[in-house]
Amino acid sequence: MTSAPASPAHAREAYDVVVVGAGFAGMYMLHRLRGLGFSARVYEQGGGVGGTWYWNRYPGARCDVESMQYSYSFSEQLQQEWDWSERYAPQAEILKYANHVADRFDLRRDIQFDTRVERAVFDERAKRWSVTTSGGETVQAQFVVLATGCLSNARKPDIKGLENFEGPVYHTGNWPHEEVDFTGLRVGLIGTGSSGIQSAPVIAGQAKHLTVFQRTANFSIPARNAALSAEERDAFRNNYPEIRRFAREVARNGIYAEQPDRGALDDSEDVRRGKYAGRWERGGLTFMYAYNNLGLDRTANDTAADYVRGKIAEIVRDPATAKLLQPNSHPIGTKRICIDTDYFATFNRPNVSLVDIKTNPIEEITANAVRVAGQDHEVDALVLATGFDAMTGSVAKIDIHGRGGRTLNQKWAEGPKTYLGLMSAGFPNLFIITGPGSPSVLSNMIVSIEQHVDWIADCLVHMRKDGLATMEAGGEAEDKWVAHVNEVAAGTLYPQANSWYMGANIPGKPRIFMPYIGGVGVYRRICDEVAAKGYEGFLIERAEQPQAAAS
Ligand code: N01
Repeated sequence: MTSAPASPAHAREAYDVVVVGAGFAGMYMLHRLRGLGFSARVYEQGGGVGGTWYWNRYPGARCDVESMQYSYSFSEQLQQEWDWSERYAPQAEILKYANHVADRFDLRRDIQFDTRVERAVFDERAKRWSVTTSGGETVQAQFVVLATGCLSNARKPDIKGLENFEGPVYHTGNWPHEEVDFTGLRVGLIGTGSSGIQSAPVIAGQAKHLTVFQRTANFSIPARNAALSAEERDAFRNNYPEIRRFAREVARNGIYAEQPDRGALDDSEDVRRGKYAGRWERGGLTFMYAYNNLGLDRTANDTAADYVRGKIAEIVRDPATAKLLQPNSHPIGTKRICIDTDYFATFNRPNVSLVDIKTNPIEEITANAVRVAGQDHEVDALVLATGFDAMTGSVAKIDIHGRGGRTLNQKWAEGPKTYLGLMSAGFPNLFIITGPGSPSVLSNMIVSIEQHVDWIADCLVHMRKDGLATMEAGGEAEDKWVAHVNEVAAGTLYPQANSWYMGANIPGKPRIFMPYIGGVGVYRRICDEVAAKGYEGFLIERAEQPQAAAS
């Protein structure tokens, strides 16, 4: 490992670390590596920084974690100087923030944009990765860090005839950079997850007619978004040390909020309804923190689900439409809960209609219509809000060869296997940020990203200090961790939903619960203990002989 004090502006042939992706994970990883004197090169397929926020530019796109918490904590100056304008930042503002961070920390000179990493091959003799990009360039690196994001591989559905549609087809996860104007058009929207639910009200406000094609009705809570006042921002800024500590060490999901101390069935029905009503009025993800057993006990969960179903019936004037919009197929919160602005009220507009494609799936898309139950719903443009090949999709697109030439896709054919979500056995010196087996998508992503980046940075410093050549997940430790991740998930209601957490949205993808549900604070302690015990469970290679890192 070299100890270059600073990386060169121009590309070279060998680096200490290649980082794949310049979203929030890749940017912070680069900043840490530079500060520690490692040479690093970041490859980013997009034309700019920001990752998921670079691609997801659909109408109404916002973060569902409050902006004062969905921000980096690593720089006190940064968190004090940046002014978020709204409770939930719109996509454009998050992207502006990402660009500000790139400029402020002078990151761009080590990022190569418009470049995909196509292939990474581990050379067991040289103990180096050989990384090949879409530009045909091949570089060597001791370490590769996959900062590829969990929701960055937009998925086009296999619907018969989609290619025959003659109007424009947009995917929310890969939205054009130029403005899309739906004025005067009949728009068909397929998909009612977070992206569909956020975009429907905005598209309805512009289009001549919006037809929403719904396969699974979803639970959604009002965002109650509003401008942030200087006082509100200061309330966070003045308490950031405690807010950030709580988010990292105490909260299950990396979000500072009051924690419930009782179960839903411990209260009378009146008290319970009052609590849900208060949460509904306050808006946001904290609706699910009304009680501490909503993710564990079906009867408790039903009380919250019934409350939301009741609100939908109150808001939506046509009883048949309201009934269709009421989710009944999964416990509330077991699919990512949605946060909306006027989603259900949108169905009261005369220019919006809802088509149930659960009972009667889409038969075919023709040149100008979506055919359901023999009826053609004519549309001029189509919006696919059909989600992502989540957590593993972007990793799977890279042809990664580890020990013995075995590919990561071969190894993960039955589902992703990692130790702590950080490394996979047989793939030395390859780290994954917020990978499967870590809290990742069940948490405030920036909290989890910072934790992983700091852990990896510490690990690389340890390896440099002790002159270690490789580190990789031990097979036994990995098997135990995978079993633990599954066991914890099985103790909750989550596996009861056909969600993207389970890989259920991708035909043929193995169904296993991918994120670690044990909580951000618990998980951090486990990772820290493993490191403190000399990277227990990892295999470390000094020269030629692998040996267990700690007994
Ligand atoms: O994707 P999704 P998303 N025919 O997978 C339907 C994050 N995010 O982009 O449920 C017809 O949730 C599918 O139906 P079903 C957030 O973590 C965050 O909305 O599979 N329909 C579903 O309704 C979120 O969870 C924010 O039956 C088809 C929809 O398409 C994650 O990204 C904003 C279909 C896909 O929903 C993904 O959200 C946006 C088909 N062939 C996203 N295939 C915020 O921060 C799929 N569907 C607020």
